[in-house]
Amino acid sequence: MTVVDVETGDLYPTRVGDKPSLISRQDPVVWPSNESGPIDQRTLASYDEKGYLTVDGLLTPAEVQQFWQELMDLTNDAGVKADERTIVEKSSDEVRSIFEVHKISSAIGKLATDPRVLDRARQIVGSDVYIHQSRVNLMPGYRGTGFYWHSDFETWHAEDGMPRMRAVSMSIALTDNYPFNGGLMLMPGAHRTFVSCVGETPEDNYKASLKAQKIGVPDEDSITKLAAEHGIDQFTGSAGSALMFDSNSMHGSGNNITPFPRSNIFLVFNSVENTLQDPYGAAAPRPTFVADRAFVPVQR
Ligand code: 6CS
Ligand code: FE
Repeated sequence: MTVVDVETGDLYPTRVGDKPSLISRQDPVVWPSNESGPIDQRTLASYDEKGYLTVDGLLTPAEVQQFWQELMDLTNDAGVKADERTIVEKSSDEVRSIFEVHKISSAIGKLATDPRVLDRARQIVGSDVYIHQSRVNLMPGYRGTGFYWHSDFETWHAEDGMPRMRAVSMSIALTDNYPFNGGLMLMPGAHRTFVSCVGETPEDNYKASLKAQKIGVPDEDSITKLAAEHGIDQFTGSAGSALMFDSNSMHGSGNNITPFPRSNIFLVFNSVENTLQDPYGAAAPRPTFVADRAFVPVQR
C-alpha cells in the first residue's frame, strides 16, 4: 500500500494518524552508483534482500584493544560523564551511550574516515555521506536493558526530518556478541515495510527515548505480521566484527542478565543528498549531537 500525505508530500507519514498502518518502501535499499567498493556483489545482494550485512574481523584484535581502552578512558572521564551527550542507565546511573563520539574521540573520528568503514557506507547509499549520528553503546552485564522493536528511520523521519531511506548504520563490536548477552535482533526483509506509528511526539522526547523508547514503536499487530512474514535473525560475532543495517530495519534487543557486557561503536552515515528538513512528526528538531545538521561530507 502506498500512502502519500497529499498536503505535505510525506512518503512515510507517522505519529499523525490514530491507526497504525504498513506502508511499502518507496526507496532503493542499495542506491545506484558507478563507484565500486569493498562489499562484494553477493553480500550487496544479500543486504538488499535482508536489510543488513555482517563483516567479520573489520577491526584487528590490536585495534579492538585500542578502542576498548578508548572506551574505558571516555567512561572514566568526569567531564564526559557530566556532558549532556552522555546518556546514563535509568536505574543504575551507569554510562549507557555517549553521543557525537566521533567529535569527542579523535580515534573514533578517524575510524569513520577509514576506507573499511567509509567506502562500505558510500557503496550502499551511492553517494558522499556525512555522519548523521555517532555514539558508543555500553550494555553492562547483569542489568543491561535492551531496546524495544523499532525502525531507526521512523524516529529520524519524525523527529529529525530525514526525508528518505538513504542512511546506513554500522555497529562495530568491541566485545563478543553471544545469543544471550543482549545482542541485536533484526527481521530480515522487514526494511521494505514502513510501520506508521500512532502517538504524538512529546516535547524533548529524546531525553526519555534514548533510555527507553515509548513513542514511535510499532503496535503489536504490526510486529506480529512482520515477524510471521520475515522471521527474526540475531547478530552474533566476535569483537572486531561489524553489522551494517538499513535505516528502516526492524530491530530491537533484550536485556543482558549475563556477566558479559556488550559494547559497540555506532556510526550512522546518511547521504549528502538526503539532508534533514523540518521534522515530519515533532514540533522541533532534536539537538545536533543526536542528529547532525551540518552535513559535512566525510573524506578519506
Ligand atoms: O533516537 C535515535 O536516533 C535512536 N534511538 C532509539 C532508541 N530509537 C531510534 C534510533 O535507534
Ligand atoms: Fe535502533
